[in-house]
Formats: sequence, C-alpha cells, structure tokens
Amino acid sequence: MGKKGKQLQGMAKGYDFKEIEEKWQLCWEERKQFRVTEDPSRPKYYLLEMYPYPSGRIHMGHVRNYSIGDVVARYKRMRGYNVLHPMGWDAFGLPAENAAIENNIHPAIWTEDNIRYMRKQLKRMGFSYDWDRETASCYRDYYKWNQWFFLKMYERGLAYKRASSVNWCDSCQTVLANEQVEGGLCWRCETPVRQKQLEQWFLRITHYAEELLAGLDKLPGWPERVKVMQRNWIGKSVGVEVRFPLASGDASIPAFTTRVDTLFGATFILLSPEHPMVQKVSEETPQAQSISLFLERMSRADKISRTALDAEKEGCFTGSYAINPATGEKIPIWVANYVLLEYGTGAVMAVPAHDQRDLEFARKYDLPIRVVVKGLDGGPGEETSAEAYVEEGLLINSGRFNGLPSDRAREAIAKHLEGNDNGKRQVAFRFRDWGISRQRYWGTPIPIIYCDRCGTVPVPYQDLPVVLPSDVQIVGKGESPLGKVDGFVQSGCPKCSAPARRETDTMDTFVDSSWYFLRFLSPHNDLVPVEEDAARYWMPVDQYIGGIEHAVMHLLYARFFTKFLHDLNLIQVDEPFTNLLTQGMVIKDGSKMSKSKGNVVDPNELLERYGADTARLFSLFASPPEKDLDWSDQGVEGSFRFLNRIWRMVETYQPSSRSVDGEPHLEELTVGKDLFRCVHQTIKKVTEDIEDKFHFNTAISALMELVNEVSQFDLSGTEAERNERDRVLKKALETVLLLLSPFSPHICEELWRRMGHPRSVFEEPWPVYDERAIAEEVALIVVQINGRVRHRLYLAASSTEEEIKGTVLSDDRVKSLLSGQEVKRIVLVPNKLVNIVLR
Ligand code: ANZ
Ligand code: ZN
Repeated sequence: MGKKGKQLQGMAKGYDFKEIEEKWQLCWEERKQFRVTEDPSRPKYYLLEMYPYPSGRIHMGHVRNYSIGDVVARYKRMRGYNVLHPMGWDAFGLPAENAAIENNIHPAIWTEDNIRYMRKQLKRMGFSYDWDRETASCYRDYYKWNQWFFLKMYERGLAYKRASSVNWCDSCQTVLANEQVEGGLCWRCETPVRQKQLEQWFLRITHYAEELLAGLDKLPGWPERVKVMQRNWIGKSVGVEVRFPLASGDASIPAFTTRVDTLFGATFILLSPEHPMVQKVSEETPQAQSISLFLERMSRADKISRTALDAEKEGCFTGSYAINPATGEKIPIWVANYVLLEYGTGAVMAVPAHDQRDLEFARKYDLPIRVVVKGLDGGPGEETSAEAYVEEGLLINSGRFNGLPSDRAREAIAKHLEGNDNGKRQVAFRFRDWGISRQRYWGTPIPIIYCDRCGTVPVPYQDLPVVLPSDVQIVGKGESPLGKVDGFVQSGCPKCSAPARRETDTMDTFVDSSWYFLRFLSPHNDLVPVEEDAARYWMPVDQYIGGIEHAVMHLLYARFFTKFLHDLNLIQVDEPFTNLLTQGMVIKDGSKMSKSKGNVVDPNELLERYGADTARLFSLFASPPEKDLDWSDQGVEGSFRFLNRIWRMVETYQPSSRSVDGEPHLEELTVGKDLFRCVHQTIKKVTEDIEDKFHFNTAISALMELVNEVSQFDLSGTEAERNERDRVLKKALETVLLLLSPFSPHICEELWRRMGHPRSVFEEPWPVYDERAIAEEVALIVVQINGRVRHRLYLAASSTEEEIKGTVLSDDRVKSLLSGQEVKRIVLVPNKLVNIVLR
C-alpha cells in the first residue's frame, strides 16, 4: 500500500490535461458528436465492446478493453464509416443481491448508484459512445423482451421445464452452471458444490446444435482457439444407440456408443446412478439393499469430481442381466459412478479391453474382459495389458465381422443392428440444454403462471412485462426471495381467472447479454425488441471485443439467440459477430490484477495523476491487444512524457512568415525530403497496424519515431528553403495529431485547434500516404520533350523502365504538354532522365 501511495500521488508535472480533457468531453457531449443514425449513403461499422457489470467502479481491464474499442471506433469514423459504438449495463446479477444482504441497500438502488458512478468514469476516459443508446438490462423496458423471447420459445417447445439435478452452492444459495464450478467449488465463494434435484426451466439450445457447429466454419474473423473451445463444448459424436434387451425379457436398455465395432467385447452394462431403470432392475434382487446404499452415497457426491478421469471407479451390481445382441450372451448390469445421466442414454456398453475406464472397473470388480480389436500390424494380441487398447484395428472374436477394419466394421454392425431393430445410428452432443432458472431476486421474472385447473400457463403478451416487485426482503437464505412476496406470487389464471401462482424463479443473466447488441439498435422502442430496418442496416456487429473468459457461454448463447431471432424473422443475420477480438488480461507483479491478490491499480488514481490520454496510451502501447498487459509504472510515466513532448512541440511551433497553407508535394521539394518521407511511411505503418489485427503498440512506436524525426528537424537555410521546410514540418505535426487522435483524443483535439483548424480532428479524414514518397530511395527524373527540359518527377529508385515510362506518360502535366501528339520513341537514362521524342 505504501509503495502504491508513493508512486501515484499528486499531479504529474506537465501539460494541463485536466482542463483539456474536461473541456473536450463537454464539447463532444454537447455536440452529441458520436450520435449516429442509419445512413444508407455511408458504409456502416458496428463496433461493440462487451458491456460491463456495474460492480461499482471500472478496473484496468475495462480501461484496456474500452480503449482498444475506442481506437477502432474513432479510426473507422475518420475512414468515412458510419460507426455505431454503444454502451450499456449488464445490470442484473448476484453481487447486487449480496450487497443488499450485507449493506441493507436495495439492489435497484445499489445498481443505479454504481451505474451513475461508472458512467462518469467512462466519460472521464473520453470514450466515444453514442450515449443516447445507453440501456441497462434491469430496466423493465429491457427485460420485458427477455420475457417476450421466453414466451416465443415456449410456444415453439424451445423453453420447457423438467426436474434436474443441479450444482448447488449452499453459501450463495443458488444453482450454478457447470462452468461456474471450478474444481468442485463455487466460482464466486469457493464453497464445495453439491447436487440437488429441482424443477428447472431450460432453453433448448441443443435444437441448434448442428447450426451452432456449422456456423463456426463461416467465422474466419474469430480466433481459432475460441472456435475450438466452442466445438469441444458442443461435443458432437457420431455413433450407434444399441438396444440391450433385459434377460427377463420385459424391457431393454439403450446405450450410446461411438465404438460399435467393439460390440462383441461388451461384457457388462453400466447405468448412471440417476438412471430411471436402476430401480426396476435392482428391486426384488438380493442386491436391492446395497444398490440403495450406493445410490444414497452417490447423491451426495458432486458430479464433477465423481466423473473426473482420474477418479476412483466405483460401482454396484444390480442383480440383473441384459443380452448382448451380437453374442446372445447374458451380461451383468451394474451401476457406476462415472456414467453420466445426461450424456447419450445414461447407459454404457462396457468394453473393458478397449476402454480404459471400463478396464479399471472390470479389474476392480473381476468382470470378464474380451479383446475384439487387434492392431493392424499385429499389435497387441489376445492378451490384455494394463492399458486398454483404444486404437482402431482389425476385428477378432467378432463372429462374421472378424478381419474387418474398425471403420468398416462399424458400418457393417450398425447396418446389422438396424436390420434386426436392435439399434440405430445416432448423433450425441456433449453440451446440454441451457438451464436458466435462478432462485434469485435480481433478475428477469419468468413469465409463467401455475393454475390448479389449467396447469402451466404462459403470461399473455399484452401483460408483459411481469414487473419485478421492489418491496422485497433479501436475506440470502432459503427459496427464491420472490416466493415470499405475496403480492407477486398470487395472481389470477390468464385462462380461467381462478387464483393461481406465479413462477418465482428469475432468469440467468446470460439471457440479458444474449441479445443486448440488438437492443442497442433501437433501445427506446417499446413495440418491438429491435426495429427491422435498424437491424438490417447495422447487423452484424463488425467487431466485437471482450475477454476470453466469455469464449464459451456468452458467445454461444448470443449465437443461439441470434439464430432463434433469425428464425422468428426478426433479423436477417444468423451470426451476430463477424470479427472477434479477445483481449488479454492486465497483469501486475506476475499475476492478474485482482482484489484478492492486492495488486489492483485503480484507474481513478491514473486519471488523477496523468489523465485519460495517458491512461489510454499506456494500455494500448504496453502490448498487443490479445496478449497480457504487464503493468509498469515506468510505462505510464513514459506515455505521459511522450504526450508532453508532443504538447511542447506543437505549442512552440511558429509558422514562418510566409503562408504555409496547402500540402507540400514531393515533386516540388528540394529540402526536407527525409522528414516528408518519414511522414508518409508513418501514415502507412499506423494505418496498416490498426487495420491488420490492431497492432496498436507498433503503431504507437512508429509515431514515436516520427516525433523523434520532427524534434531533430533543422529549419535553417535560405528563406525559400525555410519556407519549404516549414511546410513539411507543419505537415508532420498535423499528421502526428491525426494519427494519434484515436489513441489520445483530447490532447490531439486541443492541439489540432491550436494549430488553427476550425473543425474537430475527428471530422477530418484519415491521412493517406503517397506511395512514391515512401519508397526508400527516390530518384528525380527529368522529363524532356524533344530534348528540352519540360518537367521533373520523383519516382521510386527501384522503378523498372516500364514503370518509369508508364508514370511519365500518364502524368497530367506531361499529358497536357504532349497534347495528343504521337510519340516516336522514348530515350531513358535510368533514375535520371526521360526524353520523349515526338514525330
Ligand atoms: C463402448 C465403447 C468401447 C466406448 C470403446 C468407447 C470405447 P464420446 O466419444 O465422448 O462421445 N459413454 C456413452 N454414454 C456415456 C455416459 N452417459 N457416461 C459416460 N460415458 C458414456 O464418448 C462416447 C463413449 O462414451 C461411448 O462409446 C461410451 O463408451 C461412453 F472401446 O461405448 B463407448
Ligand atoms: Zn386456470
């Protein structure tokens, strides 16, 4: 603490950033400079950064994320795009409720206070948002549409309720998604997670499984690793569902396998402890007692550690048998800890010779092991070893399928099973439907009413929104807080008007963030969630920027919602984000900045001491956006010094007495060519670095080099030379300001005006470079016509004879001199002279 206090104290010496930044923020705001509307005459660019949770104050991660986005937004505007750059608040969620419990403050007030404070902070950073589009997901005109989408899904069978075992945190008293369980612990409070059965609402994201997979192939602008994570999460497997009749003959157990080629080696069946058949196959057997003890124990174990690859395999015999449809043998049915109810059919045909987990299980309980695949090159033979042979190979011990390679055997056995009605080809997905029920207050009420007579009744559309009541006691214990608000729970049945009960669960807040990018397009329209014309114009998001921690859930849910809204004909696109940038973390002293590590730098301190322009510049300069950013006090100090240097340079710049208006041209220059070349090289470099994957750090380096050149520039000479040099210098200074303006907007805006420009620097076009000026070596070509010197041209020294002739003949001046006369021949002295001989 003491260290931090010493380093970030008082105001740094230098230009008066405070006054300048306030001045321009106010000006931009009053002029509503970044407000946009649909304009078909201009190309659109939708730039979006992940909207923040209003936790209280912004952190360095926000500063970085939003600085990256703001460079792109300002740059694209200067390139002539109509840029939509909105900001809002992911305002529902648990911390508001925790604050309510701890500090006895209402979540709505806590959230509103936080939003007010963080909005001020973002404005102090000078981000160029269209603030007129600001919205927050806790507003009823926002969450009304969550409810509307839910009802649309419900009508189509895409929202449904079922009992399911959920991850439960006793401390947060809430259901956790699998992804919110880290190593068996709650991601927020690190309490061990346990399993609990609850009636839950689900969204049928699996309905879109194939589309969500296929869509990834149409997203070249996404990082490969994010696509890989999504593919793995979806987890598509192609296999066969094999039917194993019970030996008792009165039912059968389907089991999903990707290795039906090993069917002859299936020597026992495994059921998940939660499998509905367990009861039936174990009752009235001598094992009934031990099975119920085993199930009891399993219900207390958490699923994640139970099914971990290295977890001890545990099981219990049910006392019943099934028939292997390939061999006709009776094989025992066991219950095993590592079989999941939710995957495939919740039952496994165990092939211990070729599956490592089954092998460990068979060894432990002394169950038969039969090798049915051997390596192509002979490989392991009939003997089993410590390791299961999991590779493909040639079939043995498999009756008439012997000798077939695994892939062909899978085909043949699948066909055979299908012919006898003993199985069917199946595709299984590892990911599950999205459980959205939360037993929480601060979220979107699920618009459902339960009536004793009519059952589950959706709230009619005209009754939306189901408003979250504000008079609520939040104690953090027991059932959903809404359940205790009588005025909310008691309601009339929309169908029969009898007294009925409202659903008291609220929605997962990931529902809010699954479509907020659409709400920004028409945030104040109360009749539709998103206006069709606005969506047609703005969608898809051209560039999305956010943290890698959202690679799976948020981005998958947003893609799911987009596909659903596309199918509702609300929007044309079926993928929301064309390009995705996942920025790295902010690191200090070797670990991620976090409260628990005590290595947090508060952006406020940075703003106080150095100002927004320095904070932005540092976070962009310190590393490329996708990499982690290592915090360094010297780096901040260096960025500040750089801005001060520019400040002094422009402030001390005195235009020479003669007018220096107009762009200098390469052709006319006799002095100052090196700086002129450097200016154009820098334009090229900065432009390409921004365009090409946002290499802001190298762009800023190039600007620093240009500033160096400027500071060493010699203005002496004859009056004519001084004037010429002065024009180059002015061009250089202006270019620095234009190129730097997306990074450090306030200082550039101020200096731009001080140089005498009436317009905002952000209304200027982005500078373009002259291809000839950046060629490393430039040659002066004297153009003669019939032996008389008529013109001079600069050309890249590396130009070929053909290029030189082409450039000379297409030069406007030369063309007018020739005025259509026929050229007899051209005499060329490379890099020196072109003589055009006319007839
Ligand atoms: C027999 C077999 C033999 C299998 C063999 C594998 C190797 P992927 O590829 O991830 O889709 N399985 C099926 N349902 C399961 C469940 N509910 N819980 C745990 N395991 C389950 O995995 C498919 C394989 O996982 C299936 O293929 C099945 O084991 C197992 F040499 O069937 B296999
Ligand atoms: Zn009713």
